[in-house]
Amino acid sequence: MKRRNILLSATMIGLGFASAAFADGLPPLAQKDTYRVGFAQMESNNPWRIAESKSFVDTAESCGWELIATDAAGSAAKQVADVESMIAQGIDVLFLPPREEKPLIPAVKRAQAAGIPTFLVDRSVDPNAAVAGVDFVAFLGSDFIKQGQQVAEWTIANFKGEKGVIVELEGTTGSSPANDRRSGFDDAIAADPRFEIVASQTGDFARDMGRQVMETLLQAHPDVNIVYAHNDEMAIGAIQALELAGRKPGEDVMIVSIDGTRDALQAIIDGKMGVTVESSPFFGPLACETMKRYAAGETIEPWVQVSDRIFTVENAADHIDEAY
Ligand code: GYE
Repeated sequence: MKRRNILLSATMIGLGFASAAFADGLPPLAQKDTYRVGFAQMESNNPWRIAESKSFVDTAESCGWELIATDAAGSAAKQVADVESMIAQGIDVLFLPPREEKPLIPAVKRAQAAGIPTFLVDRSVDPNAAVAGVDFVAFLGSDFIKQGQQVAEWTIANFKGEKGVIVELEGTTGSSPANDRRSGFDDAIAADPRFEIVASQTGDFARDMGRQVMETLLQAHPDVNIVYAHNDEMAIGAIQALELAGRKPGEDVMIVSIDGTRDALQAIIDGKMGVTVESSPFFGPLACETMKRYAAGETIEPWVQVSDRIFTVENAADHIDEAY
């Protein structure tokens, strides 16, 4: 009798959750042993992207995924086309890191219209145009505003000079991490009158472009003594540009950044870089777990938040072996 009641209420909870998903307009996901899973990567031009793609490949077998992975080679238009082709191939679930906040919205809506539960990973879309828990199941990723704030707080606490002249290297224009890492940092650094951001320009999250942009900005602002890069690849590019110009990163220019790549941790150990706030690319296991919870009928929180660590000279050597 007792056992029957437990079974009954478990069934009712299951039904309740399932109908909540339907009520929200989110497509349901059956519980199965194997799933056709789409992962539409945006580009593979840096270690972060490569580590993320590998994390999905490494998770596939243990999570029962038949993985269809694409690479949009840095083009939002191709990423949209890749998602469309996955829909045509009958995927059960879509994991999508939207390269930019706006161009991928039609793809997100088409996937949902085709009955495919969609999870945004590592980047999100414009919340005014597509809403987590309504237009797609959830966003899995970091708090980019907080990452920017943490870099600013570290800079405020560790900059010893009288006047901080900052050059900011922004990520991909129109991407959620570039937008939020900028506002998080800019608002927090404004609290201390010692600092001024004299230039802020995109380096597209890429090492080479970071180097080129830094070379140009260095001509216009030779008095720069802090570089805030929205990711480690651009920070490394900036270090190269500064060294080429005879500057001493880590001594006369403070370099602060986000991600936690192997090269960045090495630059911290070498004394060239001050801090990198972690932004983990290892989304495979979290994607698996969240998808399984959804298939089991759970209502997924709209933002499945990843918590990030801070790497400095205090702990970089302890983490370099696990870095990518
Ligand atoms: O910081 C960067 C990558 O979207 C969180 O994109 C991600 C960012 C990451 O290209 O290195």
